[in-house]
Amino acid sequence: MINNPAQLTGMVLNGAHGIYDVHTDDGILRCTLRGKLKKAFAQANAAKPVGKTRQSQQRNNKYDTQNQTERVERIEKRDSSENAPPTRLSVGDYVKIRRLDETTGLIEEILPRKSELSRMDAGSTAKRLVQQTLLANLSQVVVVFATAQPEPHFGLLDRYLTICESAQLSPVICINKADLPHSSYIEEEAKLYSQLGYQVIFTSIQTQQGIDQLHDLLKNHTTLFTGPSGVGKSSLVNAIEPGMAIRTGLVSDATGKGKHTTTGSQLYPLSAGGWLADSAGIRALAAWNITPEELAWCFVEFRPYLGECLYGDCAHLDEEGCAIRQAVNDGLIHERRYRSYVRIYTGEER
Ligand SMILES: Nc1nc2c(ncn2[C@@H]2O[C@H](COP(=O)(O)OP(=O)(O)OP(=O)(O)O)[C@@H](O)[C@H]2O)c(=O)[nH]1
Ligand SMILES: [Mg+2]
Ligand SMILES: [Zn+2]
Repeated sequence: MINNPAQLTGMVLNGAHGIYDVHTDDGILRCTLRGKLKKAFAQANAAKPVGKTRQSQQRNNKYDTQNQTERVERIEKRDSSENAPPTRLSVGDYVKIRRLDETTGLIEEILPRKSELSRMDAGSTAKRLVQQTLLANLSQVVVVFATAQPEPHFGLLDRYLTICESAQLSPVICINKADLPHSSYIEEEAKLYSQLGYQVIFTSIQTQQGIDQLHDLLKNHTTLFTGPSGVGKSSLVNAIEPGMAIRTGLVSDATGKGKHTTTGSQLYPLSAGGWLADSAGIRALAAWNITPEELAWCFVEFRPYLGECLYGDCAHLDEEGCAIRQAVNDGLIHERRYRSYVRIYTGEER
């Protein structure tokens, strides 16, 4: 018997076509959105003008008069200033629901997000930007690449890192398929990222290398596994929490039923405490909605030099007296990382 049919609070575990599984203290309920909420979402998401948001414009203007210490503050403040209720429901969202019966409920309200990781949706056009939130309320990101199959693309890794830094989420770099033969430049690149302060873990589901280490990192966090398709995100999630039976490419190979590529995000409870999200592989990644000033800040090794350039509005491309370029010439900033910055800045594909 249900004594109190009033509101429950829960977390969205997955969702597709308007149906969401929500985790509550009373179990998992299959929910739909209340009509009023659906309408409000539709209105909020109707044709948005293209360009920077008002908030990012303000940040932009403020930047001119700020020095480096204030800049850190500016980025840290961003989360709370943008803490409005979301206009789309995403996996990881906390919601208030009205229970309908033993197994179903109605989502009545979405609570403001503490954090989120978004990307521009593939359905976006020049007139209409569609933002897709990969996961809400996450505290950590594991960016997964493979030593081979597919060959890693470190310029793409820099894009993932940029997006994590801009969302103030600490990324862990996981290089999976360590068992496969691969060239030694991968270890060299891994060393570069370690020197930048990122934790880099080599893993293999074949030899179990690094799995325990990865497992320990996840305790009491809400972690998103992201990275290109086929690198082994779902396989790693399965290796960490056996019994979750997440469909992977391997299963499909064995049954011959075609590729079981993950679609959308899905949250799983960890027996050691915390939550883990598997997400679909991302082919191309644009670091969007990041102002040029923010972009330079997202490259952690640029930070000591920011504010040192001759011109306050230096984009660090070919300006005179640029401290970043000087640091590249002096070998203090790695050239390949600098090239990644330029590519993202100029909007080049990869
Ligand atoms: N040799 C080797 N193969 C692996 C390893 N991890 C995963 N694989 C294989 O790589 C393929 C892809 O694995 P998935 O886990 O489906 O990859 P994914 O990143 O989830 O891919 P998407 O869902 O498409 O984004 C499967 O055939 C796995 O068996 C590993 O450590 N070593
Ligand atoms: Mg997958
Ligand atoms: Zn500069």
